[in-house]
Amino acid sequence: MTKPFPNTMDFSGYNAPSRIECDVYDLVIDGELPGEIEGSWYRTIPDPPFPPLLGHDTYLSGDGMISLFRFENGHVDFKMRYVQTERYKAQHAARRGLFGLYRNPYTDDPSVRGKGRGAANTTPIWHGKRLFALKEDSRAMEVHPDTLETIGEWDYGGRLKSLTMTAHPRPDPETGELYFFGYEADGLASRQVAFCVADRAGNLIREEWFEAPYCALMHDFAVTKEHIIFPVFPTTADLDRIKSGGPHWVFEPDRESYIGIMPRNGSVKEMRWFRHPARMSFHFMNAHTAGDKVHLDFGVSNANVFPFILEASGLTFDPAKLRGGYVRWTFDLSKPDDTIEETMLGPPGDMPRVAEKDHMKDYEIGYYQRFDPTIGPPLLAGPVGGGFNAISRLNVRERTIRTLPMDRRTTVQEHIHIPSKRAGHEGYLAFVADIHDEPYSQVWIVEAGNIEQGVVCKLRMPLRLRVGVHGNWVPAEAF
Ligand code: V55
Ligand code: FE
Repeated sequence: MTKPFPNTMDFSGYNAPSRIECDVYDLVIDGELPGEIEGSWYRTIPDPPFPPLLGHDTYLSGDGMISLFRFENGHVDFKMRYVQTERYKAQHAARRGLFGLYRNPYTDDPSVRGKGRGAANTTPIWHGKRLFALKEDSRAMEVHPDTLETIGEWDYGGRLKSLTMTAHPRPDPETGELYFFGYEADGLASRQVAFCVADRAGNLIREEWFEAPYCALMHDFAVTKEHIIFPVFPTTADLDRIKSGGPHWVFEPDRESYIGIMPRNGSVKEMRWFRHPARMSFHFMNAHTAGDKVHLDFGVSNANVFPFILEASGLTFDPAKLRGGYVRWTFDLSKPDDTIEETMLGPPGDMPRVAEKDHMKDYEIGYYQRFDPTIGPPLLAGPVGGGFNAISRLNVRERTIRTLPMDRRTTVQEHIHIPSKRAGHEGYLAFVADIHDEPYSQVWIVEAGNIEQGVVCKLRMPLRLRVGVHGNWVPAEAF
């Protein structure tokens, strides 16, 4: 008998597990859906089917659910399925949670010893005519792009050596290559990082390993036309701690951050490490190289904001001590030292997105999400606790922002960018809006270039969508 989930923030409100695999044919659309929007929007959602083995868990552990909004001829059809990982299948058969602490196999039920723990719950990505669901502690899971049926683990035809693959690979829009990496590449708490490239057709063409200064939670990285940038912020793992049943990650505020930069067409042996006091970030908006300078744009803070990581670190979340902002870090490769120059771009936030055509180059516009306390108190949504309530369009050249605020009862899930086929049109942003005093979610679509003008159309969902992590848009012509 399956009992109720714990009454904690990871399983309550819009974080309550959905567990619904479904098809909704022809969603109700309120307003005018722009006719040029044709394609597939995939989202991944951690969605635990059973209460946690240990009686508590983080939202980040939930089994991967993948959802599809298929936009075709002015209609939108919806589909949602679990990714059939080894983890999911074992728990489904047992009808209970079998996995213990986040990324700690030593805390699992003995029946799943040695089984894959990957939840495939973080990012869906389309590359080489295949759809993958990614989780950074494992290899990719391949999923059918129309039916969302699981095809199986993807190891690049047996060529990939790394046991892990980041959930934030970086596609080059011009070459069609996929740049990615895997950290803890040869096992738990390892310092080994694999740097990899797949060509346009999806063949693995490079895999080079290097050692990070320490084992860190390397959630994302960045690529320019000339350089690869690896961030090492001090959220760290320790094998003895894991083996004794402790937490995988702790945040160490007294340890330095390291940023490794290597030439894109060079070797990992040419990596140069730059240093900075302890910082944390999960996602990078974009990066580019201009002469001897490499610029990296992202939301930074002085602590890891995940409650389960702070707790494991013996730290308490103190909003008064939290410092952050949207910044540009500049690395001057002509100088011999290892210092980093920081300039402010905007107020703090996360969930950055640029138009894919602007990726890896000097660019003008990025979109990211913020929490604006003047709108209202935080509402429970997502892994950090409070959900974002505003989407901003940042002009990184002018350092100006324009914002679409939500109302005090609404939080936003991650937005995607949908390019327009019309010359001079900036495209659209689409996102799930969680309206906390209504039972069901809605999808809102806005004009990316005029976000402050508000919603162009709404898709009315006949169910509540648990807060997801990342999504991606695949235009119809890409299939
Ligand atoms: C993140 C998300 C994860 C994870 C590690 O957003 C970091 C950051 C959904 O899973 O495992
Ligand atoms: Fe992420």
